[in-house]
Amino acid sequence: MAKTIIVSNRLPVKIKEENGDYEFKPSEGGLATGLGSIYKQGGNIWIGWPGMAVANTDKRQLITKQLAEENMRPVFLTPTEIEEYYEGFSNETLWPNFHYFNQYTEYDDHLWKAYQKVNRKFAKEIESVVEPEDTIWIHDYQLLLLPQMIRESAPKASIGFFLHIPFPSYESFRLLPWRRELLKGMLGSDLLGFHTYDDMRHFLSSVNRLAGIGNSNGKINVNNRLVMADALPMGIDYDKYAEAAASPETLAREVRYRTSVGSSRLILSIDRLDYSKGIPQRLKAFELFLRKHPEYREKVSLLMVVVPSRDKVGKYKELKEEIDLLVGRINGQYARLNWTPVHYFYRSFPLPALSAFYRMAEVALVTPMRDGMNLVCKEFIASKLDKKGVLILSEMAGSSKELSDAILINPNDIDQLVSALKKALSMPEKQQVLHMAVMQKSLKRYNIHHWVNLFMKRLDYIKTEQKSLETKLVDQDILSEIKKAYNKAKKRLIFLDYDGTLVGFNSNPELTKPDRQLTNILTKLTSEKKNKVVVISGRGRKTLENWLKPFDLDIIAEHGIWLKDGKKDWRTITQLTDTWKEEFMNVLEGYVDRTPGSFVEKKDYSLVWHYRKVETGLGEARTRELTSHLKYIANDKNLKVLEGNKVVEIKNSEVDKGKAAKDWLRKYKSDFIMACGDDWTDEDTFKVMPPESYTIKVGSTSSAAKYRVTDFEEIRSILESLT
Ligand code: GDG
Repeated sequence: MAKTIIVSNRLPVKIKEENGDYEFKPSEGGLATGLGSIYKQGGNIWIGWPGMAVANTDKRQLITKQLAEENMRPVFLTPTEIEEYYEGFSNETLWPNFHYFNQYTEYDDHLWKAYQKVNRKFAKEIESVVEPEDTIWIHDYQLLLLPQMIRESAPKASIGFFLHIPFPSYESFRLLPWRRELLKGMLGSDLLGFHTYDDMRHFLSSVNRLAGIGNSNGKINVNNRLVMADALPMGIDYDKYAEAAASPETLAREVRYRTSVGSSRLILSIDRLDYSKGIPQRLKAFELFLRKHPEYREKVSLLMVVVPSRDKVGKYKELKEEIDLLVGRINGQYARLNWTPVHYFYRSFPLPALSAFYRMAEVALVTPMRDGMNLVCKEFIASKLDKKGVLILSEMAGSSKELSDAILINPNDIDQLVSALKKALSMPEKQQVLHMAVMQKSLKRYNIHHWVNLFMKRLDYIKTEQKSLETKLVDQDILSEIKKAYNKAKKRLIFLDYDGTLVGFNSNPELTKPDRQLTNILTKLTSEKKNKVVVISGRGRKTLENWLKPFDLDIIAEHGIWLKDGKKDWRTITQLTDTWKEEFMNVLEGYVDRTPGSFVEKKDYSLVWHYRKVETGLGEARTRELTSHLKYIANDKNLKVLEGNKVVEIKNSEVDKGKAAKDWLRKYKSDFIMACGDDWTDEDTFKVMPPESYTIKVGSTSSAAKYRVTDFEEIRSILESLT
């Protein structure tokens, strides 16, 4: 039976060594709880680094054996690997770049090599247990290369990836010398999950610009495999925090802590030590608040928990010193014997203590400079059983997209932070309850279990979608089935795309008029009384009319803008405007000037930029730039910008080949329907064909068509064999 493998840098346990024996403590993280429902079941497994360096082989064996009993499998890392892959490339290169702290980014090829090596090590471990149909869910930025590595050894597996930190804008991501390899690694997945729509949008933009692959609603075609990017914001284990807030241990602690701090009103701040969390900025804002609002002195304290993290990385050491200094300065200036402005703890606490802090605080001050999601603010909300309390939240945290009932601030705006504190501390209780209720309702519903289920469902969905797009190669059996159906039919409707389907491509599109063989085929096909043949093309109507005059057939030209029934005059189905053409023509001419070999084809209601004759590489590079330029100016104009085979086309968005083909399907009720095409514009045709139709795609494997052939010559021979 297929199993599920979870992979993350760290295993969800803390290991303690005591007198040569090991003790495993499950970690309390939300991810561990949420995924517990998966990895603890049956043959499922979680693979990751156990969190400590173990050199001794016997010890490794012992740990491996003990972990296996809990469905876990360790990847052992050497101290050098930890230093170079984890502290180095992951935390000194990717982390700052993805959080827009590029002044801290290390560009060191040696670290990159270590990152590749350790990702390979993870891949090996997975290869030793993976079976072809397994589901693999990989977590976070330490393992960006892993999806593609696994794809190579298990091409059929379902591979999901979730990024817990932001995906940066292209402008930041492009700075990394290894950006293409990193993207390629990620694109080995079937599903890529991000916390927010912005992260997903940034990722898709990098894929477009660096790999040259566009997307349709987050779906990307990677070498004929459909890959989906989606925004799936992570939730918390809501009940766990709500229950902890009601537990006797929490309540007992609250009483104790309250006795110690006295009647002081509390503002809470909890983070891992990290420059992305904006801790110094927060302290400075609190300092300014005390200066500007002396009436709050001796009445309000900041309870600040900083959890030690990555303390071997230089930047984190400096940050720690800065925080120590600031706390000292504030307390030194404002403290009284009976009042401490900042209660500062550089350590971590057990859950009941954390829960007591959440209960006691009137205000949670969550002000990261950047945060993928931020779970602390969600936990604060879940812990507020009486719904009293105010959340001040940074716009730069992913969670701000869901928690619009918080007081949202820009962490760079210190005055705004000071006013937010004032507002929060003077908010009437009734209003607090109102906001809290809305946020609680949403967090309860979109909890961690919901998130896990949703991710798995989306992964299933994209795998099913991929299967439905798998197109069968036309072989002798299929061919004879088509022939049989053709011969039996009383009325036949045949849609044929032109370029790439009936003829090959030529660098001069004028040179592909029907040759002798094609003329023979079309003559035979169209002289059959039972046949209605429709040529359905993106080409301009004049050329098509010229070339196809000798045959008794119908024509759909310019992707469905112009329609012609036999010898009748051209007609058009929609009221279209072409007033936009002049503006776009100017832009396109600019690109033609800069790109030798390219030219613009003018059609009645569309413009096409051709680059088949342009130097390889340059054409592709210009296409990236041109497409994004055109999309920008097409934005509010009801126009579509589409990339095709060495072309970029701008056309009205109301027309496509599918809409036009429907017209013929309505008019000609037939018992044999066939459609042949080669590019994305033909997908619209395939999609509207009734299920019993014979749809044939020339070229790539991923298509809405049922069958495929490798080139136009095969289409010709199929048509020949029918007649
Ligand atoms: C990354 C992304 C994203 C904190 N102090 C103690 C303690 N904690 C727990 C909190 C919370 C967790 O640590 C921190 O989670 P965050 O989400 O706030 O931040 P990161 O660690 O940076 O996590 C982040 C997250 O991944 C999930 O995708 O939201 O954006 O950076 O759960 O409660 N727990 C205990 N004692 C403490 O003293 N027991």
